[in-house]
Amino acid sequence: MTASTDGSKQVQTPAGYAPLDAPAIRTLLAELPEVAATLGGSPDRWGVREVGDGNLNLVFLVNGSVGGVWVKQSLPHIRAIESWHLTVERTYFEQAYFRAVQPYAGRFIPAILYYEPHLYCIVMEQLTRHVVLRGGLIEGYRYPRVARDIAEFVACSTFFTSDLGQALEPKMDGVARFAANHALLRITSDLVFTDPYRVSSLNRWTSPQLDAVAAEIRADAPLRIAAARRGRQFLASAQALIHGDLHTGSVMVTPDDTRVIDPEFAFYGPIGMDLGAFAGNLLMNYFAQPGHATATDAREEHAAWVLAQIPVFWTHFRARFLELWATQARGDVYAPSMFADSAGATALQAERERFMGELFADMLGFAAVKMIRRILGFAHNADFERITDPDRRAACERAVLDLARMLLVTPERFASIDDVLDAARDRAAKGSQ
Ligand code: ADP
Ligand code: SR1
Ligand code: MG
Repeated sequence: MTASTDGSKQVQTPAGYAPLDAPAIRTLLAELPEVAATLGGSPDRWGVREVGDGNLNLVFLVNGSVGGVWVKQSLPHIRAIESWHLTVERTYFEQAYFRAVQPYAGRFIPAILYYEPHLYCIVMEQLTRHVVLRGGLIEGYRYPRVARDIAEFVACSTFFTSDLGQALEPKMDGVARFAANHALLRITSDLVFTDPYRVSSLNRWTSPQLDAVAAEIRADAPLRIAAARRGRQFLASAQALIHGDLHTGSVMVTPDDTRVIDPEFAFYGPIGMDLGAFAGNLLMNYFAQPGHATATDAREEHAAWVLAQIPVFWTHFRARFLELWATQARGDVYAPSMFADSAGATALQAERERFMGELFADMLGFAAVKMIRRILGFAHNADFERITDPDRRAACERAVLDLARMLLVTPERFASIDDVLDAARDRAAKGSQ
């Protein structure tokens, strides 16, 4: 076990850092004229409520007589587990990501109002009408825009920070800056790509129902190699600035608006990791639907709708990324001047198609490891955790593991998104028998 994920080392907090409470938040925000005006009224009347529902940080809703803001501060430990120590720099990387993608995908993120570098605290627009996508999908709500919006978000945020859309100088500055996000890279490397495939005290699963399949996965050498390859790609492929944790809990929605939150795991990594996180979490929600069925709603239609969002997501991402490549190629690779003749144009078109094929395979590989870690690893999803009957939950989870194993070990079976949907339906049907 490594130092960071076992959290045994107390971390030294930087000078000037102290965890915020309601009086400290009022003092901080009162000194920010624009924020104070957004809130309205006297600071001592501002309501401050800590509402964190995530794993890592303190988060506060602050409301005045006119409006509200939302405040996030990192703690020197994991919020949910005080003995798991963690450096506080993660909010620095979160605000740096938001600022970096704002010019390209600004309509899909909350407005960042202020960052306090000593307190490691971000003040941002409060999303009052939005709910977390995962919760909405579990409850059976549909969001007609979300798959397209997240596709647009990933296409724009990654294209313009990649060597296709950005000159090498700012790109390398970005690589260097986000490479320092060590603590959260360590968490992902251990919790996503390593622990589920070995014995670790941090792992848990629905037991005893999944004991045998967890052991099978730990014993499956080709599967372990496929997962480790994705881990290598995660650390070694600085393709673009990625969110790094783009699951359905990192998206807030209304029926007509979509916002991406919580990019504290951001760094320059493989584009397929953001694609796979979102697609894999839609797949998990699909497989969880029978677990949320009631006497009056079998959830079959809703499950079909959730599954249908995956081709919408991939198809739109693909088209948008290719469009950006054709019209906004300002990076240093595949310089248009190298391909101005007709043979060059034909070859470049074939190369673009090949690249999209690689991203498709990457999306499926990362989706698979993301699914396995949520069922056998440390951090689980509400999609399954809210299914109280363990037999019912395990049936849904087993179907996910079956699909994830196929995606990792026999990727050649998945040439198109329809192959993925067919396999998902097949696994879901077998799980319900
Ligand atoms: P953590 O990194 O600690 O998990 P998040 O950034 O995910 O924290 O935020 C925790 C929760 O706060 C989210 O799940 C969501 O419910 C809510 N939230 C996040 N951003 C906003 C916002 N801008 N406005 C209102 N609520 C928000
Ligand atoms: C200890 S943090 C566990 C998980 O929560 C975050 O959302 C990331 O996915 C991380 O792996
Ligand atoms: Mg977080």
